Amino acid sequence: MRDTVSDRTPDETVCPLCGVGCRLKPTADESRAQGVAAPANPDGRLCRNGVTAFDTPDDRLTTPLVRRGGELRPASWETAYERVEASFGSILRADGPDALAFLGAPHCTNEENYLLQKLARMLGTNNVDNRSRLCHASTARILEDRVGWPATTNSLAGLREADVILVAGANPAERQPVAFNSFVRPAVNDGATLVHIEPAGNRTTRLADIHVTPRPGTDALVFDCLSRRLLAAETGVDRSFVDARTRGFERFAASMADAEPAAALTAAGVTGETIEAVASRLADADRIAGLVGTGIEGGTGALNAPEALLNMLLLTGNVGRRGSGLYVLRGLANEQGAADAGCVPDRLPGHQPVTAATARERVESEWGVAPPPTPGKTATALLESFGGEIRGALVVGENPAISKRDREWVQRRLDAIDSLVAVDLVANETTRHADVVLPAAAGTEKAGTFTNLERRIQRSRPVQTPPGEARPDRDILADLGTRLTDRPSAFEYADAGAVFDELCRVAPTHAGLSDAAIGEGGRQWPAGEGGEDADPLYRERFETPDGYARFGTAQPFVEPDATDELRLVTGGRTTDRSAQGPAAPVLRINPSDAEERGLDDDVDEAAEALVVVSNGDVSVRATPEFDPGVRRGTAYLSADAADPLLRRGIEVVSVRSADAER
Ligand SMILES: Nc1nc2c(c(=O)[nH]1)N[C@H]1C(S)=C(S)[C@@H](COP(=O)(O)OP(=O)(O)OC[C@H]3O[C@@H](n4cnc5c(=O)[nH]c(N)nc54)[C@H](O)[C@@H]3O)O[C@H]1N2
Ligand SMILES: Nc1nc2c(c(=O)[nH]1)N[C@H]1C(S)=C(S)[C@@H](COP(=O)(O)OP(=O)(O)OC[C@H]3O[C@@H](n4cnc5c(=O)[nH]c(N)nc54)[C@H](O)[C@@H]3O)O[C@H]1N2
Ligand code: SF4
Ligand SMILES: [Mo]
Repeated sequence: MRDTVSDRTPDETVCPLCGVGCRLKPTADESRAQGVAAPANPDGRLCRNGVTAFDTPDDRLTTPLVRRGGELRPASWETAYERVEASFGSILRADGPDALAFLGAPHCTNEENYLLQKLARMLGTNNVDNRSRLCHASTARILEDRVGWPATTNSLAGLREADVILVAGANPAERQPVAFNSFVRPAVNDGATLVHIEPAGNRTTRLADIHVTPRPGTDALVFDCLSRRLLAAETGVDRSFVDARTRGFERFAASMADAEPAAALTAAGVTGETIEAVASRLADADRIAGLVGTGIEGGTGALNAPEALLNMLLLTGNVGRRGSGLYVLRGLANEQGAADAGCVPDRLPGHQPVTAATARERVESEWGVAPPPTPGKTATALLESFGGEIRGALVVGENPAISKRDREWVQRRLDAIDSLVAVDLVANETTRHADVVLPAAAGTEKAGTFTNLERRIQRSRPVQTPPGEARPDRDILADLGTRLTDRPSAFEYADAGAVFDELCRVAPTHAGLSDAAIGEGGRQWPAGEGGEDADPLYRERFETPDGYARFGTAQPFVEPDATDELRLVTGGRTTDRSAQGPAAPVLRINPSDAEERGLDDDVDEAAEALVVVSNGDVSVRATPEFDPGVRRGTAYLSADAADPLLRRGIEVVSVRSADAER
């Protein structure tokens, strides 16, 4: 059933472009989007991407495509569905459900993610994942292990009450701009201290009071140095919180005492004065909030930055109170919701382990079929198995063909499976390898809910009509469920609200919520007492088995890089909708490093690519930008420009003038 734009439907919806979750509606002449004041955008602001929210891509898919004679050709929905039934059916019969992979869908609604994992699991496999989950995987894991839920602990609004805001490995001024401008900037204007931990510097650094530039991958050591300094001076340590609410403190403190402070400073490449400057602000602060992005995932060796940061927040009593907490700066509109709804290979809806019998029973009572008890493969492992164990895949609103590491490799994997079914708005690198392509409705064209980076579930409405024969992913997934499983009634729903109500019955995180309860204003999960939102999380108890939060221990020592070459720092996606065409990649480098390489005096403004960046194997040309904010010994390239260099995982590069080659 197509979601129709009716006169009775209010035209207000949620921005589908990022994890902030601003509310918006069309302007009177319907040319742009205008903000509507809501919790994530209290001033009714939008960013420059948000105002284009209703400009869905020009090159939309308008009809299903089926590969015939090597070519993708337009087909009816019936023909396309029959093709999926035939190919997935024969894989199921010959190799069983674990030969199928289900990938998606952080751009899609909670209801759609719920249906995607339901389809996978009712067919008998836990091979369901979403790639964006990997962006914040170690932060999510440590939150789950130590305090309870893999999610931001506090509301965005709480940032206004923080005394110190620590941002690490992120650029919210550009990536979550409305949240940054609505909450972080005013807090700083009112006197809060902004500490930016970031080797290369970016737009967020401009507002920072203190800029810490650790060696890439060593943030964990910086957080440990801060904890050690607070412990040693006994200032800023919240003993009553530590005693009443946590476990493992003595072991943590002992491990800190054992570690060699000078060695940690050297390894992190940070001075004692910098640590002192930050620590004294932390010691004086009543409320400290940490905001983390993709840059602190995957530290050097065994270093775990989110763990070390959480230790520091627990030590200072900054979890479970307003104005404090750990914020996961999720990127895509429903990254949080995709995981909440169960598009995770070892978790059922509501982050329940697939290995827990009670959780499987809860699902079975709703579906009539129990999900399989053993975890499925992650998105990365699934791709590795394409053409081997995995013979068919359904990809909903993801583009795995574009990968940080090895694009050609992924494309070969996509070609290696018998049946690739892609559901998307447009033709992309992945749909080009597909056997069946199904055209989907965009976020502003369908009903459902999105969960923003502060766990706020908000209603999305069909404000526009999908082009041609495109359909909401929800309907496509329900149709596939009806055709592929032997319980068609399990995929019959009156509307999106009915799917959400089922999600709320299955997922303990959503207990007490419902389509009706979401209302117009949205609600955060978990539901608090008396219709209130539970904000912040963990006010009374942590969601751990015994209700206490857990400390980790000091981070292991790492040897600093012993090299004269530059360590590559990458970030900054270049998919900004307002970006003007492809520009030559810019290599940001410290002026001293440039001088040592003889780069600074031969800059020829007319030339396009002035330096060659090489890892000994692959070279790329770039325009240098001399920036004292970039840590010495590192060089910054945007993620896509760095891709070819990173393919083999080599992060150390040489930089030389391109003159030599002219
Ligand atoms: N080279 C490079 N690779 C990267 C990154 C990078 O910066 N550079 N960043 C990494 C990060 S942070 C992330 S999150 C991932 C993102 O990886 P992906 O999520 O795979 O990529 P996107 O391009 O964001 O979106 C994929 C597709 O979703 C479609 N889509 C959008 N809305 C809908 C919808 O409602 N329904 C359906 N069916 N489709 C929809 C779009 O048309 C698009 O083709 O990539 C990672 N990989
Ligand atoms: N306009 C726009 N907004 C977006 C997106 C978009 O494509 N366009 N994408 C969205 C998505 S999917 C995501 S995941 C988010 C990403 O948002 P962020 O996580 O903020 O991603 P980046 O902008 O790449 O910033 C990461 C920063 O980490 C730094 N970094 C690299 N290595 C290290 C390190 O070892 N330690 C520290 N401390 N820092 C390091 C890099 O220099 C970079 O400045 O943005 C979201 N918002
Ligand atoms: S900050 Fe994110 S949610 Fe808000 S308008 Fe911009 S893209 Fe949309
Ligand atoms: Mo992301």
